[in-house]
Amino acid sequence: MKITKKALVPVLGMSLILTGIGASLVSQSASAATKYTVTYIPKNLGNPYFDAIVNGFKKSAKSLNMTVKVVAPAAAGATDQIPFIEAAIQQKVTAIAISPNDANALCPTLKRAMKAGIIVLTVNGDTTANCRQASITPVDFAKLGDYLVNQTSKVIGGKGEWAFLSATSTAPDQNAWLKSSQAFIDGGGAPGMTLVATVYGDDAPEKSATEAQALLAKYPNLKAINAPTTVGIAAAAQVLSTSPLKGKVQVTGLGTPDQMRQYVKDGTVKSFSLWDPGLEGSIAANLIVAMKTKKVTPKAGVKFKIAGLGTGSWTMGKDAVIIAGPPQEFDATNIDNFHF
Ligand code: RAM
Repeated sequence: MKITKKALVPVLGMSLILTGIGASLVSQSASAATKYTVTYIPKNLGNPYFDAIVNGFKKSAKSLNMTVKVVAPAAAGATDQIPFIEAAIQQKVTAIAISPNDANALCPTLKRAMKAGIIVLTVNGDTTANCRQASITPVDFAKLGDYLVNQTSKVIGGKGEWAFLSATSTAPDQNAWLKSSQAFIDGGGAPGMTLVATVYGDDAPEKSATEAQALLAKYPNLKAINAPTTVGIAAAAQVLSTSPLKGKVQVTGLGTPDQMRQYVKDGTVKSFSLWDPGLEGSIAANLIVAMKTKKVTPKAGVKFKIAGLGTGSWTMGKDAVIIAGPPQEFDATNIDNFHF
């Protein structure tokens, strides 16, 4: 699917309300006759990437008689989402959608939710398959590793030392991508390049910047930092933008156009990528209704259609995984066409 500027402009205004649940921010979309109540739990607060998923969720929820409540922990620790899952179980919501911070740590609580009749979906990253009913992922996780290595190769001409700046060390999406990158490298996929380190910025801007600085100090021959996290790539670009190494060390990976625009314009970043995060939220909202009304029972091979959205039709893969859409590359020639 080609991501058009129009498709990605947030259409819904959100009302934000602070609640008493920990340090969480709760946003709700109002609906006259609410039929479906959904709690969406992003990895952590303060990451615009997840706002884009929420926008897609809410845009679709509007016409589905659905309210979407968004709650998240302050940090993306492995078990930090558990209290939010527990609260949703107590509230007897229709569905819990979660972007998990760990593949296994949330399982007992998610299984409790499913036992209570609540639909459980993972969005953007996955748990082990029996802890949820279906998963909506942005890309084919097995292929993204090759993609990340190749995008690094492109910005450094296929030669030299490079490093990964990841998010948390338990993040299922990040770990899947790091693993498939390593498999690609081990298979001879990047002969002229050496991956010298993988460090973790925990999807926290300060820690990500500190880790980027440490890489620059420790590896004087470093040619690129690949941060497959929107927080990490923005932090690394910020560090390089004011460093004498600007232009000598490349930054690439996965970022939002809005956060990266200035670093493309000032010459720090040649190119980076992302997909349409809103599409994941929209698919999740529609899938919840299809499951609740028994039109769809997730399993491999099941076709799922949503008129007017993305490619309009998806076929569930192994373990009921839906792949939302392909990555899109951004550079100086197209960055101004994208706003999210
Ligand atoms: C960060 C998160 C998320 C990842 C995106 C690209 O915001 O780590 O999990 O998918 O970046």
